[in-house]
Order: sequence, then structure tokens, then C-alpha cells
Amino acid sequence: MAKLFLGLDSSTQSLSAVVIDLDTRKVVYEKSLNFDRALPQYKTQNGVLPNRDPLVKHSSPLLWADALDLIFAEMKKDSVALGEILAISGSGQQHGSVYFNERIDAALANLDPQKTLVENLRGVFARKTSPIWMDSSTAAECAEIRKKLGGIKYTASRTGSDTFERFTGPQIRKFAKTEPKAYAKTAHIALVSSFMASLLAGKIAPIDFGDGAGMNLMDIHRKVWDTDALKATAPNLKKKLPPLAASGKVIGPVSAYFVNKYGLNPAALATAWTGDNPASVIGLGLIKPGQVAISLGTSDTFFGSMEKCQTDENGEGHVFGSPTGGYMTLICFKNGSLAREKIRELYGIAGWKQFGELLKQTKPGNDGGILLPWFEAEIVPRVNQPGVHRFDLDEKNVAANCRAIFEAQMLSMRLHSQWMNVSPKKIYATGGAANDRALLQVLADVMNCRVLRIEVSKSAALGAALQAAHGWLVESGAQPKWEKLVAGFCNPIPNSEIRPDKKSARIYDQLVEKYAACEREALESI
Ligand code: XUL
Repeated sequence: MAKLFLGLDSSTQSLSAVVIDLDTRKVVYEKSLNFDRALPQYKTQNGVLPNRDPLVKHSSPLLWADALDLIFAEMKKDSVALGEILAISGSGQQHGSVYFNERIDAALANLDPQKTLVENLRGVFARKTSPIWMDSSTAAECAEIRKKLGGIKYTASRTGSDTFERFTGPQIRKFAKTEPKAYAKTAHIALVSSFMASLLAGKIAPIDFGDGAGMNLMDIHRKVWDTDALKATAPNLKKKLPPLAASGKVIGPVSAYFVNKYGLNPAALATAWTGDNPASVIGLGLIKPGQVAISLGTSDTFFGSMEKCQTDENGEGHVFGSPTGGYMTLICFKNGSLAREKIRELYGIAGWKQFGELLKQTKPGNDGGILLPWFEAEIVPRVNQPGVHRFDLDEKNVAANCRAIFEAQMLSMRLHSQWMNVSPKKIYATGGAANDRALLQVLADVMNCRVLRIEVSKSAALGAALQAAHGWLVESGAQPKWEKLVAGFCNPIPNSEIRPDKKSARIYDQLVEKYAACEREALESI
């Protein structure tokens, strides 16, 4: 019997599944379901429910549960050997939260395979929608919690990050303030990751140290709920949260719902899930400290493993628990792929190939033209008033604007990652836009560093599958080494290396100063 492990990734726009065979060290199955297309009845746009307030970004927990049924049905239809899967783990978009009333425990324990998950979850929510990581509507709550905890530096050194609008603590505080009755009826709060893990395990799942650190509620050093942070956030919060656990910890056999309905093995193990970025640390094989990756997805993230917990005094970056033990560091830029697509739409550019050709008509450094692409409120730097700003850049010059968006995103990454104090020898690039060589050349030149594309397009789901394997091996009494476990799964694409062009790198050494000045000017004006 093959040793199969399933990893799921419930991201902003899709649910993905990856099945690995540990003996042959191969990915044997991959599938992605796009929420807008597969489940149009929820009326999401890019996975988000429409809202008149541009700062409010919610999604539907029922959509995520529906997608879980759908992907299992797809796997069954595609003849995946579901009965041979030994363990399942997963990852979720970080920070998003799900609110249940006291009926949740019984509903999870009695999932009826004759019904859908959505039908099984009728009447268990204390809040219909879930705020997700793109939400920036909690500036007031961030300020309140930060003040109670003693300022930016202290909040960051205590919880791993300054308070951020998308982080779950400020989101919970806003809910408790604006809907106190519904908050009082809330018996349990889950993250996207722990919600999905709870469905698979048929009981409330713990929150792991990776995703738990994205809440402003966990003591980052001791990896326990921080009493002061809980108090600063909302009343009676401790009772509403599950325990914290190591990522991938086995929480029990999978729920009989999945055994009866889709043919999973009753002995298959369900594990705690983690966040999509922590899972990508495994999926990209970033086991050694100092290895960094850039994920060019809905959000652009810059992250890597970290030996000792070192927090950002300026409060722009984050420290999370790493699923391989120890810590990881991350900076998140909201205006990632959606901003790149906005520029394409704005100028009527048919595809990325044409985009790349236009880019070639311009020179690195764009003759000093700068674009600040804050189509959405931005996380880093903190911008709550969306808007696009141009400096020495003609709005009508299509080619220059194409270069400007790429350069802005990469310059911003360089500028705001300085606190991490890492000088990587190579950067791994992943995510949808990593297929674009032109973008990766800009990245290599701006960072003055070699860039390697990594084979896995679904790094979070692969990381989750490897996390499932790790949990299963530990449960079987083995002492698996992460480096050995990931070997063979996470190799960069042969000949994908992009070297920085020395002349361009010198241009960007200067341009980054101008970029920083433009950013300061724009921030002062809004
Ligand atoms: C990380 C973050 C995003 C989401 C995307 O802090 O907010 O990268 O995890 O799913």
C-alpha cells in the first residue's frame, strides 16, 4: 500500500488539494477549485463578498465548507485512492475568523453523511460572515489594543507583531464592540485553518502556533494565550478560544462523515492545520534559517525561517511560530496580484506576454518614474485610504506604467524587509506571478540577488501534505527530520535561476531612496 498524505489549502480565492506519495516522493494528485467559479451562488468576487465599505472584506464560512465537500467529491470522481490516505493536514488564509454559538460541538460530533456539510452547519453560527485578511476596518481597535498593551514595540515583542487591522484580535474587538449581543452568544471562535480542521476531525480543533501568532493574542515566546492581550481585546475571550498546539499535531481520526461519504480510511488521521504562509515554509523547503522566499499571489509575501524570535521594532513585519519548530518571519503586501491585474485592465493589456513585451520597451529604473499602487488599502506601509500615486510618471505612458507596478512592488519589498537583517544568497519565488520571467528579473535586480523558481505552484497545499506526513510519522513513534522529509519535493526548476544584472542593481540601489521619499510624501499627504 502506498503511503499517501493529503494536504489542503483554503486560500482567499480557492481550495486546493495535493496528494503525495511518501515512498516515491512524488505529488500524485493536484486540484484547485476557484470559489467564484465553482460556487457562484455565494456571489463572491475573488473570494470576497461585495461590501459598500472598501475597508470591509468578509467571506462566507459556508462557502469554505461547501468547497470542502466539493473537493472530496472531485477527488472521488478522479479516482484518488482516498482509502489509502494515512493523514490529512491543511492550511488556510491567515487571520480570517469564524464565530459559532454553543451548538457547534454537537453539530461537529454528529456530521450526517446523508446531508452536505452546509446542511450540517445550519444554525451553528453566531456571525454569518467571516472577516478575512484583506479587511482594514479595525484601525480604531488596533489603536485601543496597542495602547493598552503599551505601544508598538511592546505589542510586537509580546505578540510577534504590532496590532494590524486584519489580525484576529482587533477583528474580535470590533465584533464585540459593534455587535455585543452576537459576541455574547459566541461560544467558540475559530480561524479559517482551525475551522476546516474541525470539520475534518468532527470536533473543535486547536489553533496552531503559526496561525495563532497572527491574532495579536498569543505570547510569541511562550506560545500560550497572552492574558493581557486577551483582556485588552474583548470580555470572556479565553473561554471562546480553543487550545494552542504545534502545527500538524494529530488531533484524532477523521470524522466518520468523510469515511462514509467519500471512502476515507477510518484510521486516517486528522491534524491541526496552519496558515498558508507557514505551510509554504515547508512546501518550499525553507528549513534552514536565512532561506527566504517571495510568494507572488493574491497578496505578495516575503518570508523565511528564523532561528531566534526577533521582532520588528517599527511594527511593520511579523514573527509567527514556524510549523517546523522555532520561528518564521513575514511581511505582507496586500496590493499583489490584484494590483498587477488592475494595471493590466486599466491599460487594456490582453495578457502577461504582452505585458512583458511592453516592459521591454522601458529601461530598468523607468527614468525615475515611481508608482505607488495602493489600489486597496495597504498593509505595508500602513495605508487606510486607497489610492494610486505617480511621481515623474506619465499616466498615459502604458509601457512605463507596466514597469512601474513591478518596480514599485519589488522596491517596497526591499525597503520594508530591511529590519529582518538577512542577506539571502538566493531567493525562492513562488505563486502565480512567479511564472513571469520579466517580473522575476526585476526582483533579482532590485534585491541584487539570485532568484530561483520553485517547482511547486501550490506550495501551501504541498506543505500541508508534508505536515500530514510529519504528524503521522511522529504518531507512529518515528523522529522525522524535516530536511529529509521535504527532500525531493521542493527542488527549484532546473535552469530557472535568474541572475541580477549588476548595472540595473546599481540603478535600484539609488531608486530605492527615491521610492522611500515618495512613499513618505504620499503618506504625509493622506
Ligand atoms: C499574511 C496574510 C496573507 C494571507 C493570504 O499575514 O495576511 O498572506 O495569509 O492568504
